[in-house]
Amino acid sequence: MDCIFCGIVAGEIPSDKVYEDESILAFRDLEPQAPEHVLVIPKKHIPSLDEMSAGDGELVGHLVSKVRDIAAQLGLGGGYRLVANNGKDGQQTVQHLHFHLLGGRQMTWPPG
Ligand code: DGP
Repeated sequence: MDCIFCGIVAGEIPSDKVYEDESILAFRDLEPQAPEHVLVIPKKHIPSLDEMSAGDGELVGHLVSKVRDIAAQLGLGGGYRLVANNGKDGQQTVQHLHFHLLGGRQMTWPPG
């Protein structure tokens, strides 16, 4: 399967990991948009939010529930933002479900 993030999960592509357990992985984004910018992904290849199957809810719930621990580990006590880009209009460029965890600066709204 030609998926960059599956390659990272498999250890074939190097990454700066910040958290890992049996079902999820968090690693620093190659193009950081904030002082802390981490991607949190399921190890299972799910292409996007749109392509989650019913059984994936528990896995994604686990992922989201771990975000506060990862944020705390990164020292983001002042807050953070969690973003999932989906599809073309959402500007999703990697077709493996991922959540951007951004922090370390004041965020603004609306996003671009
Ligand atoms: P998105 O546009 O939401 O699909 O974000 C994909 C992100 O993935 C983007 O911020 C850059 C990051 N990225 C792409 N390739 C790699 C890679 O090989 N390693 C790491 N660490 N990040 C990557």
